[in-house]
Amino acid sequence: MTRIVNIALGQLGPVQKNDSRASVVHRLCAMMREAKSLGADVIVYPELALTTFFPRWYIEDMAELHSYYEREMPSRETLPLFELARELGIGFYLGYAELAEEAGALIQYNTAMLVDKTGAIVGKYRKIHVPGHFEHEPWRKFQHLEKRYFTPGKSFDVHQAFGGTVGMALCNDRRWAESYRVMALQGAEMIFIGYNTPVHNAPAPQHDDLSLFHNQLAVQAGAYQNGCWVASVAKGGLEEGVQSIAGSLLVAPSGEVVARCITQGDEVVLGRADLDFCAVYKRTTFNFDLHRHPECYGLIVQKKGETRAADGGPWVG
Ligand code: ING
Repeated sequence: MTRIVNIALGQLGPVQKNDSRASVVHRLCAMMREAKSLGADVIVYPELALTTFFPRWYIEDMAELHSYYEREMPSRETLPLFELARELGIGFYLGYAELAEEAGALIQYNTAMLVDKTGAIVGKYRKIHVPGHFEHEPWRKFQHLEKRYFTPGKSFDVHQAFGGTVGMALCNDRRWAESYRVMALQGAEMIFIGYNTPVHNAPAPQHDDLSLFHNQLAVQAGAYQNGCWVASVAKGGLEEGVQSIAGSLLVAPSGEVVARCITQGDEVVLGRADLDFCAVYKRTTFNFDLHRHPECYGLIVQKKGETRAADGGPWVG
């Protein structure tokens, strides 16, 4: 029996500093209704979807910083999204900043959650590849303080949802081959990824005009090399003076882009994912059991950084 999942890309335009969570949830609900009208089973929203991308600022006041995090989920402001999901019978992936209490301490995560058609949380993922820097770096046009504001997560997991096996990742994770492979080794057929990606990458400004190309390249490679459908969804546009890429995509296990957003704002685009199309690749070209040689890959888990020439020092991040 063919397993079709209708996936809606729920791309957000900018969320400004003073935009209330209620106003953002209102936008998300409008997009959810549109996705349902298009026949979507699930809508994928961006990373840190509920607030502006606050790691662009060096925030010393802890109360101000924590105002960007969610202490509970659903919260009072996000409950309408869960209730609408249940009412309409549609699931969603949502990225948000999570303040979690662990052994009496408050831990700050960059988190995504998967919610099914009954409005129940199926799983959560905490971003592993946390980019950027920890200290204030005044040479930058704007900061990227994710290493200061988020503790890395510990595992890429998969969940049974929407008739298949779903993995989650966040933003910078999509640039690392390991992210997709670990989930594909667990049987992932769909991988949902939200992102906030500034056009300008301060450590490598010469790449700025390739930001959309790299965004697409990384996701196409991850999808093809793992026989997965990958939905990658932006919060884009001009947010607090910083231009972020849009370019939300649904990529097939073939690596082909089958759906994409074409604006810089709130936009819902539907893609039809035939999960049995994954098997065409997982059984042949990327039949892991038949073709992989883990005995030769030890360095991937033994070493963090590369071995450099004797005169080379550590790379500047
Ligand atoms: N943003 C960016 C991303 O990986 C970045 C950071 C941009 C890293 C460009 C390298 C190059 O898309 C987040 N939030 O990870």
